[in-house]
Amino acid sequence: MKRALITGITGQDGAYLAEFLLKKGYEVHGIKRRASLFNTDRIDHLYQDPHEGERNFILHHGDLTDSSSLIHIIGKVQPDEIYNLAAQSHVAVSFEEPEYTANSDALGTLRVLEAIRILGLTEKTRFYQASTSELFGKVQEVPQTEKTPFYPRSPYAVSKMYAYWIVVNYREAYNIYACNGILFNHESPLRGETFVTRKITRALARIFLGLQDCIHLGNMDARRDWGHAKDYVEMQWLMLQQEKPDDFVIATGVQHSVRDFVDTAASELGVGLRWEGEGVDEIGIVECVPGGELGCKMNVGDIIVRVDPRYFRPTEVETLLGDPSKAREQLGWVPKTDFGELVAEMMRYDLEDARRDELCRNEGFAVLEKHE
Ligand code: NDP
Ligand code: GDR
Repeated sequence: MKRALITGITGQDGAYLAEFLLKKGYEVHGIKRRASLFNTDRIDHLYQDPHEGERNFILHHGDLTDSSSLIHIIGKVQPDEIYNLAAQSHVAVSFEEPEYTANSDALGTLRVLEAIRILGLTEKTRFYQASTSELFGKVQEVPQTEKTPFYPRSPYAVSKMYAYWIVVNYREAYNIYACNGILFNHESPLRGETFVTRKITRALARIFLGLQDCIHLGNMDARRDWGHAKDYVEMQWLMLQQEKPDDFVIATGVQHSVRDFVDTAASELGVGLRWEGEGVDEIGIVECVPGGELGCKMNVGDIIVRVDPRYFRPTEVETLLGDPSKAREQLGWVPKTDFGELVAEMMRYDLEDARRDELCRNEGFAVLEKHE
């Protein structure tokens, strides 16, 4: 039985990857951070009671900013594969916490690689690094490939650039089987609520049911290549099953704007929008609503999208579009879910979630708001 260790197992990709590897017959270990509230919602369905016999899903407390915990866990687990998914992954937050972001995302990667080296696991343990399309930042070439020059535009991206190169360096210096997956944005119903896609589907569902009035967004013109997280974790595994380690761009090759995302999500609800104004004055107005049986509380003429400059970034990545040809040719990988299916799945999930809140409210229970 192969043994995998996932850092960031409580995150979106960690949850999908853990499920994927368990289905493949792996013993899966994960590193989670200590938090004052439970932070295992995304993986609770995989939990196995340590008091009831053998387990193939085991969690360890650790942190990418703490070498001792990493050395201890990696030494104990002796993994065949490590997937380094843990990171302060929010680009906007990285401007507010640049030092912590560098510590966890840049040095954290170094710490895991050093643990492999110190423990004498360079020949045994294969290493996957969660690299990112944010490395391309101010893009130098369209579409972006493995050869496109980097131009990072945030403390997050600069930290991930260090991580990218330290992976390449440890591969060349110590012969570690280490790969960078340069992944473009990937989303799902498990996506963190403050990333733009999930923020949109959550808010539209709540506005639809009358639990919220309006959503405030930042740059409506930003363009991204959005895929499904479930498809992308399969590729993370595939990269570690090759004869030789290499770096790959993973993307759909199709691009949409934030505004397109809102329009597509609204149309899933049967709602049509009209856009007026520009820049900070842009608004999204309801132009048509579905028939009564869905319980839509929106009215024609309602302003449900506004722009709030609070969500602008000091330096923005305006446009990203990936070329996944190398992954297609060498890994035989193609994304299974297209943009429309992705948005539909997220919208359905968040509508169901909002209906639960609606039910609670109708029964007189308080519905607690979550804030960014
Ligand atoms: P999430 O933000 O959903 O998950 C991040 C995970 O890292 C969480 O489990 C989080 O724990 C954990 N974490 C954060 N800081 C630390 C730390 N100091 N020590 C240990 N664990 C930590 O990210 P995703 O799942 O979306 O992304 C996975 C990885 O892929 C990240 O590295 C991200 O930067 C990268 N990436 C993501 C893309 C995407 O579109 N999703 C695209 C390209 C790259 P907790 O739950 O406690 O917060
Ligand atoms: P990104 O994702 O920065 O690409 O990083 P995010 O969803 O945060 O932003 C995408 C684009 O949408 C614009 N935007 C907004 N973003 C947020 N979060 N909130 C808003 O209200 C809003 N309005 C407009 C942003 O300015 C941006 O242009 C994600 C993360 O998962 C990274 O960890 C990963 O490396 C990259 O994707 C690839």
